[in-house]
Amino acid sequence: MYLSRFLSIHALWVTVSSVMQPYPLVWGHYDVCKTQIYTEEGKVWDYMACQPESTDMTKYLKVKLDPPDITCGDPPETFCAMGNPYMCNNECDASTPELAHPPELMFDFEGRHPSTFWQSATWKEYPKPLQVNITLSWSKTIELTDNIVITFESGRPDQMILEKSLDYGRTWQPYQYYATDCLDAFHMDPKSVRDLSQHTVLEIICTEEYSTSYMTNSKIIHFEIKDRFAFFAGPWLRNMASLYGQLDTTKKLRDFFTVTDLRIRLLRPAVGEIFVDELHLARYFYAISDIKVHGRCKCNLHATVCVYDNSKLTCECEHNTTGPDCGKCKKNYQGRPWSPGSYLPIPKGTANTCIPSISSIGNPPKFNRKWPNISSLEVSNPKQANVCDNELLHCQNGGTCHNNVRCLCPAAYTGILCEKLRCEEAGSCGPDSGQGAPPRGSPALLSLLAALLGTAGQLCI
Ligand SMILES: [Ca+2]
Repeated sequence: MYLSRFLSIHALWVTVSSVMQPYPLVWGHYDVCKTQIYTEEGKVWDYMACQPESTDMTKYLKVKLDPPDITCGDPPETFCAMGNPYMCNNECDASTPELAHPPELMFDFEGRHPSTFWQSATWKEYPKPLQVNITLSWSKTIELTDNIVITFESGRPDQMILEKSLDYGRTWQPYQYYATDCLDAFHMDPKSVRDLSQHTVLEIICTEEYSTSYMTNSKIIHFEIKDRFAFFAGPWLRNMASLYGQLDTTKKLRDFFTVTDLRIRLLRPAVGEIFVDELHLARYFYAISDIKVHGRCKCNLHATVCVYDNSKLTCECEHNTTGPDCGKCKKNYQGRPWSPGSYLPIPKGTANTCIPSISSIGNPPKFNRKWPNISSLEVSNPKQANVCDNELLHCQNGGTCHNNVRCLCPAAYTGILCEKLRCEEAGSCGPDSGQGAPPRGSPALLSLLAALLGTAGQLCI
């Protein structure tokens, strides 16, 4: 059950992405946080930058509508068919499942016909504006990895703003403006993402590309994430090193693709004519059948798994980090300031693990950012390395792992992982030495004894 909650539907994501857009799958790196390697010193951990897989984030959001009673059907009302303003006998009735259009129908599985959709009340109070805010909240920072795609069954709105929040809905910034006439609606010149460049990629634009007329065949509005990636990674996103490099060094760029909430502000429904037809106001409303948001939990490159439990997303932090976004070092692992992992160098990045605090290991460790230097500090000096892990029981012969940096060995054993007999090292093993055979007592007992006597004298490394 626990496993089923993991955000790992990679196969589905492959299918979706290969169908949805022409880009190659380019986000498959950084899927391991650490591996074991063998060195002269024995088995040690090799750490890498890591992140959860990109997935369908609509499964983990909460949706809120404002005004809260804007959904059609309470009381029941009739509306006109799409494309035929004189056939106004369609019914919306919230109390009848077949005729209801609740918000969750924006996020259910699409692919059947006819589509299922959320629908607002009609514009019967014209000329009072018909405006609706749809807020999508994750209660967690997420990083967007693909276009946001909204499918309208009502014609695309004449005016709409997509907004984002980075602080759980306390403050909002516009992401993109959409209008049939940008100048008239927002006093902005119309632009397309294609008009932007590496230097202007963060510019907030108004686009007329997705608001053309009531009778248009296209129902879809995009917020173009991948077109923006392409300014750095090339049109087919092949040069991801360049994008990763930019994301690493430019916080503003990283933050641009990071959100905790999205808000779709529907400001004016599809009209498509100069005048609103006041005799048939039931032809004006909003209806959305699908919203796609692909992304991943932001874990600062310190986790590959993001767990959804109790309606909450949380990174399963590695590299001795902790917090919902792995945004700080664990207690007793503050030997150097916390730092996010780095995408560079490609393909493994740099883990920037948190290391034990000075007080827990004696001498202050030196920080070596060089990568991938297997013989660097973390391996060559086992007193300061993360050499063991209690979960994986690496210490042998009853040894116990002490702060991930050393094994506490029973008196008769030595070696990084307590793998050697002490007498072998001294060349004194023999029938009379009393050390030729494994010591009496169970490993667990010896382990307990070693832990109880765990002073510097017993730290056998
Ligand atoms: Ca639907």
